[in-house]
Amino acid sequence: MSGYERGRLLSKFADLVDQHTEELAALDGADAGKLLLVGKVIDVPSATQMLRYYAGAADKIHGEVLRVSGKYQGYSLREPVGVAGVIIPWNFPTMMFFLKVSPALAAGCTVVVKPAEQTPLSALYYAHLAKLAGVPDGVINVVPGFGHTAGAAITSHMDVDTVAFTGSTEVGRLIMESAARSNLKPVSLELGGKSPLIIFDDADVDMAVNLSRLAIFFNKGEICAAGSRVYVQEGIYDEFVKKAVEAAQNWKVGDPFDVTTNMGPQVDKEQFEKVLKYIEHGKSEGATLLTGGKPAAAKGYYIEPTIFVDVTEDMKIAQEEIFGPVMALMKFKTVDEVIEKANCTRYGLVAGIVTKSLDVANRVSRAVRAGTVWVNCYFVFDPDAPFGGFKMSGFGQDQGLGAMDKFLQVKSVITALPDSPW
Ligand code: TXE
Repeated sequence: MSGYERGRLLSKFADLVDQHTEELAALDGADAGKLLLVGKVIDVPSATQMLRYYAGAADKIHGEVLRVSGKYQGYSLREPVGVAGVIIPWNFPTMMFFLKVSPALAAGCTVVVKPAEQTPLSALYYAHLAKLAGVPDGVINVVPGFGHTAGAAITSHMDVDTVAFTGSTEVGRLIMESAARSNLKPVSLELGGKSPLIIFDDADVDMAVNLSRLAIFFNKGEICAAGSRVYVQEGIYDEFVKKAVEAAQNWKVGDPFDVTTNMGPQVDKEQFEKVLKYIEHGKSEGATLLTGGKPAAAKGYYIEPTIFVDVTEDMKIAQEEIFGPVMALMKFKTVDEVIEKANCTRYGLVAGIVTKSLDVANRVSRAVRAGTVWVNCYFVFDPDAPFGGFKMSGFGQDQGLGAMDKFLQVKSVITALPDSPW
């Protein structure tokens, strides 16, 4: 199919997804405990924006004219890699699906998608809508199942040509091993994070408190880019802590289908227990629990928005991805000190900076080892802004035109000219 035709199909697919926003947001809400309202205004619209962005790119995949020496001419083609395996997690079932599937289809690949075992419903619905849009059979294949069976079948398959994965760092490692042991397929991995949000003395404290609350409590902290380490400069630290505790206590936990709720339940028992275990670690390692720290309801996997202070860099709650509503608040004095601390985990996904100083913002933006830096904002995702990790947060970026490269391979074609000696 030509790039133009692929683009037309992707646009049609996007229109159909738009028309089913309500059901799709409800499916993710039921599966993952995500807020229905957020699904309707953020998850599904971002997904269709992504589809349309790559629909526009599908007929603009260019090669290059090559400067070949001698009596030859050369050009390169960028061809679809073939069958793309897509393995995605449960925290953003809709966005993750389109983050990978849109550039893969635009590039001309077919996809075999394995949604997370906790959240298979919306992916199946997307396959149904793709069929209605006219996407040919066999182009989008959805195979729900567990990681060690369905997921592993994709990563070890000799006819799968690439794997695009988002999930835990541990499974990312397994996927690389499996790819290496089978057909050496290239993989791209978007993995965990332990991202710093750095707030300087000159910040508007109320704005910074709101941003920090969003950064860790949005989607119940189940987000790879969560701002889970909050560094606050000493001049505003006391005021910030007082206001952050109030803000956490005003963050309403409850039914994700109620429009007044700010935070639903953790996705499942395993994640619920994992978060509570980290809270216990925080207490036993000597951090001070200022608010939250326990289940927020007698039934269900609800956890109170939690804030720890007196956290040191060596503690588990400062190093490991909790993937829950747990903020580790730390005080710092100087720019140099905070740069060093911000960089002292094995992860490098994102960083946030809040300051009015352009010099400080520029200096810290360049010094932090993270794939995305948000200055005076947080969670600003855009199809045109490449997103991916440094260090053990992975490699191979999503979003941006470059994301199509994961699904393309370059071929050089060199032709002898008529008066060539051969
Ligand atoms: O992730 P898994 P889990 C982090 C977060 C979370 C932790 C565990 O810290 O608490 O990971 O979550 C599939 N071969 N993130 O256990 O297992 C699996 O079926 C092939 C961060 O749910 O990594 C699912 O589809 N596939 C993250 C996907 O991998 C396998 C989002 C992710 O699940 C597999 C989610 C295997 N051997 C969790 N084993 C982020 N970066 O946003 C599992 N899978």
